[in-house]
Amino acid sequence: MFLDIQLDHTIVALASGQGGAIANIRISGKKTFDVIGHFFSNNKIQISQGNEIFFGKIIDNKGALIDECLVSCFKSPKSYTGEDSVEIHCHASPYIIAQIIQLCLANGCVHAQPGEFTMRAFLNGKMDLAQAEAVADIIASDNKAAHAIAMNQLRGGFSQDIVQLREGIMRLAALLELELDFGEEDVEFANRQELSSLLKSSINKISQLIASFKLGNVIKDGIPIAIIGEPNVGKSTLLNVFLGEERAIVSEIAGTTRDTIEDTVVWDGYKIRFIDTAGLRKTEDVIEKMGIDRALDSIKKAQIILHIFDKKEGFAEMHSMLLTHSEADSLILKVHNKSDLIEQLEVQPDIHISAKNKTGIEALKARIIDHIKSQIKPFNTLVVNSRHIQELSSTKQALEKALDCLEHEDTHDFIAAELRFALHHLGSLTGQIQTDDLLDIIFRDFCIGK
Ligand SMILES: Nc1nc2c(ncn2[C@@H]2O[C@H](COP(=O)(O)OP(=O)(O)OP(=O)(O)O)[C@@H](O)[C@H]2O)c(=O)[nH]1
Ligand SMILES: [Mg+2]
Repeated sequence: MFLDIQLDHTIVALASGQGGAIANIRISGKKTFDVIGHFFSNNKIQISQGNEIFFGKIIDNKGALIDECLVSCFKSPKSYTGEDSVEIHCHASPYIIAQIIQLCLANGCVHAQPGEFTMRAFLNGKMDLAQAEAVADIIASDNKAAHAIAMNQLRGGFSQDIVQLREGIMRLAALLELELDFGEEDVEFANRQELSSLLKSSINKISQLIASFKLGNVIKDGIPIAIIGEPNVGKSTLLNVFLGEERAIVSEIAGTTRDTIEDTVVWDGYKIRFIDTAGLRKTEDVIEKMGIDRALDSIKKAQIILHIFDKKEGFAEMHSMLLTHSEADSLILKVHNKSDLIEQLEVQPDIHISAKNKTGIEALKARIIDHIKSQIKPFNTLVVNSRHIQELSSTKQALEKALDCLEHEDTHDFIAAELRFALHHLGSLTGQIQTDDLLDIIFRDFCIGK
């Protein structure tokens, strides 16, 4: 439990992952230099002003040489945690790592808890809460777009939005509170028109941040694209072309794919999750029916739906089914496959391809990427954290109530109370307002050493 965290402890943990040639052991806290002085041969580290690297030997209490290594030295407040801190870059042998950590523990360190280095950075004012949360997202990011979102948050992009909102509301809330101090006297320090337009613009801004959540998460986890159509139209062939491998079985027998098949690719920095599905048709086969149910489910979840068809018959019926089952904001592309067999078709598709001959694929890929980019463009900041969405929704609710009170000319104490609520929720986003429980929830999912 984080409630046990004691800042006067000096902590140690392995910060690097499994494998590799070099490991990184981190120490942070008041006794850092005392601890390392017990087993690191280069005493110059003791008089360092920080931001220096020292070469030396790690020698245990019986005089045995454990390793030769580099130690980076950081002096408070100029370190990740804000405390005195060192990073020992030793050889990545599990034996050496265990020995060095044991030496640290024997000489005054305690094991760091998950996320404790970052939590200390937050508690010591090196970053706000939203930035600290972004550290976990940076570590987890596996594609350019997810990395960009986390990096923006780490560099304070999201926090800036919140601080701006908070400052505007705080100024007017202060004036309203002043009116409350004057009690019975009928004074108005806060201009009602200004208050109303500030409330409206803040609600707008927050709505935009909330709206970005779905897209933000989709980008983080992979943008779902469902490949849908009747049996035998070439859906699995197209999946294989997109993935560049024979992932799904392809055959001329209608009903080859029974289950949904998912796999990801990274295109232009975006992680895309393709979902190949069972061909949709009326069937009495129990297994095939289950596959069709899964296909219908993927239509709901997909950001983009590729409606694959190879003939005119049944097209309109299938397309209207897709329109009813899909989310309003998802894109349905009409993709005519097997264009090597039929050139002309009465149905007007968005694109002609031949999955078998790999023609039209680049154009289809370009359409998909253009759509993704156009979806992201309106958002400066994408919110990806569900805690942030909860706080933003509560803020919005309070501001809407405040606006309602204002429009009904309720007394100013009602408005002031709602603004206080809103400020409370905005404050807990960046950590100006915090509770131990909140910190506990945020940091417990971190890895040890971060
Ligand atoms: N001529 C031609 N044949 C194609 C093309 N794309 C796929 N095929 C063939 O069409 C047949 C069906 O392909 P699949 O990819 O298995 O079709 P599917 O839509 O996944 O079929 P189900 O899984 O049964 O729903 C195979 O024989 C493919 O080789 C194409 O562009 N041109
Ligand atoms: Mg198939």
